[in-house]
Amino acid sequence: MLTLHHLENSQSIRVLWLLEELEYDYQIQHYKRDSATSLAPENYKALHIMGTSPCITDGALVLPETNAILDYIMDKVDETALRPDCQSSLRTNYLYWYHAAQASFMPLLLESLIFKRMVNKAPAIIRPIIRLVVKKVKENYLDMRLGKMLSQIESRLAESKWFAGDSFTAADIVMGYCMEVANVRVGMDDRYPNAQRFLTQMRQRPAYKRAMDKNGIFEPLAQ
Ligand SMILES: N[C@@H](CCC(=O)N[C@@H](CS)C(=O)NCC(=O)O)C(=O)O
Repeated sequence: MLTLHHLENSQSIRVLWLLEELEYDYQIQHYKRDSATSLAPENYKALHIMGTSPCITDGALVLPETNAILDYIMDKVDETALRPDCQSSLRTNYLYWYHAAQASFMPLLLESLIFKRMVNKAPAIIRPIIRLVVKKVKENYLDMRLGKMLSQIESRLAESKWFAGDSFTAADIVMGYCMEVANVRVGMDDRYPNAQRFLTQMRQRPAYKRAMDKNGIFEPLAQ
């Protein structure tokens, strides 16, 4: 049976959500983050060389990496509603958002968190220098990229209910986690009404609620 090795407050939430959307037969093993480092515990790291979450096992297979796992599971059920096929008018937007979430949006969110921590955790004596360096990186790169991403999201969601179109797809699952993070970490607030509407409607999905119940207290990008 497929086992989801679920690290609390991690990108693993997406896999949990997909499994619930599909009403897939799976089991879940919970892992708590290390209280000192917030990283995955040693028994999670032992699952595969990168030691990152999410990770599933299925028989002898050990598979990390979010989008690889989502595609693996959708292959198992030949799911075309969540993954529009080549003939579908939703296909191009589906492909774009499914991949942009992990390849473009998620790295920007992680960088925001890392830069914030760099300042907060720097020894007091060098903190002003670190703050200055971070300010420059944010001004010249991060804030500009993030701003464009948030505008792009807002424009896209002004055009359709979900990211690929008016039907819910796996692109919404991958983007959904980023949207929760952006909401609390990078100011994707009421200035982005369509993004807020997306968050409301995704949180109302029964499968998302079940996934959240299984996850427990949710602190997006707690790492
Ligand atoms: N690109 C990877 C990123 C995985 C990743 O960085 N996951 C974080 C959790 S959100 C993690 O494993 N953190 C714990 C650690 O690094 O020990 C994926 O999508 O699976």
